[in-house]
Amino acid sequence: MILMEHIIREGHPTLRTRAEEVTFPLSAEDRQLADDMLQYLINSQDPEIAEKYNLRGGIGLAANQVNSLKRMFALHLEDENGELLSFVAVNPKIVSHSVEQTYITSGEGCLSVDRAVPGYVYRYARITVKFMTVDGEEKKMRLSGLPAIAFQHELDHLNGVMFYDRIDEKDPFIQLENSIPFGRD
Ligand code: NB4
Ligand code: NI
Repeated sequence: MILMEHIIREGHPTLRTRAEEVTFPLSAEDRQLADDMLQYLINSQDPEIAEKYNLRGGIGLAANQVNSLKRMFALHLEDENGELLSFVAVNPKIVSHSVEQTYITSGEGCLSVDRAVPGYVYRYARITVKFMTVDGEEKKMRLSGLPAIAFQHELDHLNGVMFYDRIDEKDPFIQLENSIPFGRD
């Protein structure tokens, strides 16, 4: 099972390296990694397991974070309608996106960043994405809200981008026009 000790932290070069496309059919090793990444998120959202193994809560996890340069990430979260979104995206792509942007009003964090970095992380408000499932099926989805934000945060990891790269250095809480806030603050 993936524990916090398996999650690499900022400064590790793999976080700044572009991950490579995964070939199909997945090797047993790649399949195991995909399963382990999703299981981490499920475990981290279970209070007892998270407490027992000292896991930081997560709704997304990218392969770079467990020192693997494979283009895959796991998401496990509820969307605004309370629908569970739980899958591993392989070779994910954003095929189109809104002009409008969004940002989490309380900012973003990252399991690979052991410090708070305040500021708004602007992302596309709505995205149309394509990815392969671990079984080799192509999926196309339209995402908005937290699923859209999380998908972009994870895809950034596959391209060596960290969330704070997107925070305005001069004015971290800059209000960009044509953007809608996500969250209560
Ligand atoms: C990825 C997220 C940062 C912003 C927003 C949020 C949490 C992460 C990082 C967008 C994607 C991990 C991977 C949470 C969390 C809300 C839902 C359900 C019950 C607890 C869980 C907590 F844990 N970010 N952590 N950070 N990243 N919401 N939730 N809750 O997931 O580094 O690249 O269980
Ligand atoms: Ni992250």
